Amino acid sequence: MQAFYRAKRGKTTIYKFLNSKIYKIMAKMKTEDYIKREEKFGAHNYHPIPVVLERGEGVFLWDVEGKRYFDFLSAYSAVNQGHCHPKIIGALNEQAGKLTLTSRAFHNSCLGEFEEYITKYFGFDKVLPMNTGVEGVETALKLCRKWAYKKKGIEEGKAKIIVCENNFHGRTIAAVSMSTDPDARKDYSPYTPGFVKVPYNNIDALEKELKDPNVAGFLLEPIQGEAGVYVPDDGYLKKASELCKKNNVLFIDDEVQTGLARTGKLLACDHEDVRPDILILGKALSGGVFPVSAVLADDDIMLTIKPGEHGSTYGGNPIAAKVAIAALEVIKEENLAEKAERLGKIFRDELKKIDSEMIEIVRGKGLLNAVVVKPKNGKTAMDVCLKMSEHGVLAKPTHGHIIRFAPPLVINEEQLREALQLIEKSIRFFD
Ligand code: IF1
Repeated sequence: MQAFYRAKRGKTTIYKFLNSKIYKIMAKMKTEDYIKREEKFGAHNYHPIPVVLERGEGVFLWDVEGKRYFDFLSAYSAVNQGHCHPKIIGALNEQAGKLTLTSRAFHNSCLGEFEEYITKYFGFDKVLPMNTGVEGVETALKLCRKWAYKKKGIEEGKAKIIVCENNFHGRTIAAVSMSTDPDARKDYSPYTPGFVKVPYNNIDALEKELKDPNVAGFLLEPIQGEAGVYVPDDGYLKKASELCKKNNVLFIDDEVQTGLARTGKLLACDHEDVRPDILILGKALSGGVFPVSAVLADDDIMLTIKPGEHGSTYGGNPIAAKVAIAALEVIKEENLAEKAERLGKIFRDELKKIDSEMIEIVRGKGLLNAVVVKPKNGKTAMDVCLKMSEHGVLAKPTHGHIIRFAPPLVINEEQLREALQLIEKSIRFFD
């Protein structure tokens, strides 16, 4: 019996130790352990800022060491509603326990509800649900080509789609075929034909190409996000859409990043009262909870695709449907567009007041903003971002010298001003 009790006592001691704080600290993997593991077992298709995030709530993220950050990237505008928004998570949890996926071989009880809700929300006849933003873009390209041959009467195989230089529409072969960014397209040839590239924000160049009777569509971002938050001149979107109408060309609006209240309106095209012929949504359509994208159009375009001519395994699944409804409800209920408009103005005004040689340009709309950084003493936008992460603000440069700032739209003025102080401290560190 003695031996039994000794062993039992020993076991208790071990259990106590395993549950002790010291053990947890010792056992807890450190940031570098997580990074090393990813390095060893994961593809090297990204070069992240060296933080390992473990929890998110609203505008905040916490890393594995328990450090808190303001999120100023929002997963590239996929988390407009804030991390783990309770309403959206509630919709996810409720549906996940009932029915997650049926495929479109059968109907499900959630898809029609989502289709009715989103088409009335944006004012289009129909929606084609997909999963990722680039699947939405590919769907729009296919719809445009279908429409070209079935409705506009362009000869099969001759349809052209105009795109803008410095665009970003995703990472598929067709998407990178449209790209002018060498890093995005190098060594991925042969490229998909049928794209004509024009300078962004250049009406004359667009007007010239639109005269080609084989042009079926004009695909653009109303603000070029990845290129560095390029906001076109006032009136560009309106004039471009008018020229498209005049030439019987579809205006295809990629709002994957700019949509869903990010720029201070429900859609970036709303700033100029432009109604696209095809609208592409993604990212924040699910509040960062689940991949959901959608393409909206009226019947004369949408019904050119017949049963069996397009689809996807997960497109329109019950979880996506319920999560997207909740995500869209949050945008309206919490007036996120108005907030983005108001707080975006404060953000740009305050950034412009920062007296630093490194701040070359401040630009943006709503809470999609960017700072063009002038290198100083060899320090670049990446050094500023690394310093910001030290000070508790997360953002990442694009194209080397531009820092994009896109916090969740649920940020309040006090939090914005607190983050601005940390951003200023980080920039001025190098002055
Ligand atoms: C990455 C960039 C942003 C988009 C627009 C379609 C898509 C995107 C306007 C495709 C996606 C993401 C992709 C992501 C990083 C991010 C990004 F840096 F790559 F370019 F936001 F600017 N249209 N943008 O911005 O949507 O298929 O990714 O869901 O590839 O690293 P997706």
